[in-house]
Amino acid sequence: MPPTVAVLTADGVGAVAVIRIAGEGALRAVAEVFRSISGRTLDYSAYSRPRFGRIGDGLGDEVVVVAASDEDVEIHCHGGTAAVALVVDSLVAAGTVRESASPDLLSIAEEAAEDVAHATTLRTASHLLDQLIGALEARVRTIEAAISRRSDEAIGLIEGLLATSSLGLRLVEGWKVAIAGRPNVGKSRLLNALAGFDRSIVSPTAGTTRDYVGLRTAFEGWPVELVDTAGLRASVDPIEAAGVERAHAVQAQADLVLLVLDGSQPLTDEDRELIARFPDAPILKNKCDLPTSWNADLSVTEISAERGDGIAELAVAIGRTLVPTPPAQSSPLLFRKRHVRAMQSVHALVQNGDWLGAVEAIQRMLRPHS
Ligand SMILES: Nc1nc2c(ncn2[C@@H]2O[C@H](COP(=O)(O)OP(=O)(O)OP(=O)(O)O)[C@@H](O)[C@H]2O)c(=O)[nH]1
Ligand SMILES: [Mg+2]
Repeated sequence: MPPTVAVLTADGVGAVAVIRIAGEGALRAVAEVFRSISGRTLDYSAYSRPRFGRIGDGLGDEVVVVAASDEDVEIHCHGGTAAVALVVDSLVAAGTVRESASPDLLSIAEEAAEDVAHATTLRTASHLLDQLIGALEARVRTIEAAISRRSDEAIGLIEGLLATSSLGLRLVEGWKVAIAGRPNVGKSRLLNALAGFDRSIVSPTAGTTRDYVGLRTAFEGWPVELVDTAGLRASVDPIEAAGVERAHAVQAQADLVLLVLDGSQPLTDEDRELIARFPDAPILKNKCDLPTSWNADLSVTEISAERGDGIAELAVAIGRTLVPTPPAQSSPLLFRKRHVRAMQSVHALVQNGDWLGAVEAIQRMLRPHS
C-alpha cells in the first residue's frame, strides 16, 4: 500500500492548510519532493523538528514539514486551492495516493462538526452543536430500541424525526426570500431597509432593477438569501424583459415571496395578477408615509421602506414564517440528506414488518464505516 495524502483543513480560503501523509514510506515520499531552504534536509532521525522549504513545480509553495515518524508526516502550506494543489500534486507524482474522504462514511458527530464550521448564525450553530454532542444519535437509538421491541411507538417516533428535516437541512444552506412586485413600488428600497445598507439601486425610474440582486442576511437567527428582483411588467425593452424572466425564475425557487404594492398609487391590473400568482405571499402595502390611495379588501401589512415603518416587525415576521415552530434547545434534527434517506428506508421497512431489516438500516446510519 502506498502512503496516503489527506488534506485535513477545510476547502477554500485560509491562511494555512494542513496536509497529512500517512503509511509506510510517507517520510521518504515527502523527502523526495521537499527542497530545504535552511540546507538541512529531511533526515530520518530528527522527528518532530520542523523543516522549512518548498514543495511543488516551479518555485512551488513554501511549506513547513513535521514528521511524527517515518509513517506520519504533516505539511503546513499556504491555504487556498492552488497552493494545496501544488503540494498534493507533487506528492501524488512521488507515488502517494490521494485519500478522498467519502462523505457517506462520516458518523453523525463528524457530519455535525463539518456543518458547524459552515454555520453562519449562532442559532443554527447551536442546533448543529446539539447534534454534535449527540441529540440526533440519542433519538436514533431510542428508535432502534423501539424497533427491537417491535413497539408500535416506532412509526410515530420515526415520523416525528423525519419532520425535523425541513429545518435541519436548512441549517447550513439557509432559506431564499424573494421580493416581488411591479416596477417602482419600492422593492429595492425594501431590500436595503431589511439589509440595513444600500445594496440595491433605488430610483423613481420604473424598471431600475434589471438583474436580480441578492444578499445574505438572517431573520430571527435563520440564514436567508434575500433577493430583489426586476419589477414585473410586460416590457418591450429586451434587457428589462430578460430581467423579468430572471425574476420569475428566482421567485419560483424562493421559499417565501414578499409581494410589494404601492399604497400611494391606485391598484393596477398588474398588482391584481401578482396577488393571484402568489397566493401565499404576504402582501406589503408600501409607502404608508404617503396618503393612501386604495383600501382593497386584502389582508396587508403597512410599511414604509423609505421611513422604516414596520421594517423591524417585518424582519421578525419573515423569520417566524420561515420557521413557525422553532425546535427547543437540544432537539434532535435530521440535518443531512443521508439521514433523511436512512430514516425513510427505516420507515418503509417497519411498515412492511421487516423489523430486522429496519434495525440493520439504523445501524448503518449510526456506523457508516463498518
Ligand atoms: N415615499 C416613499 N417613497 C418610497 C418608498 N419606498 C420606495 N420609495 C420610492 O419609490 C421609488 C422606487 O423605489 P425602488 O425601490 O427603486 O422601486 P423598485 O420596486 O425597486 O422599482 P424597479 O426596480 O423599477 O422595479 C424611489 O423613488 C423610492 O425612493 C416609501 O416607503 N415611501
Ligand atoms: Mg428595484
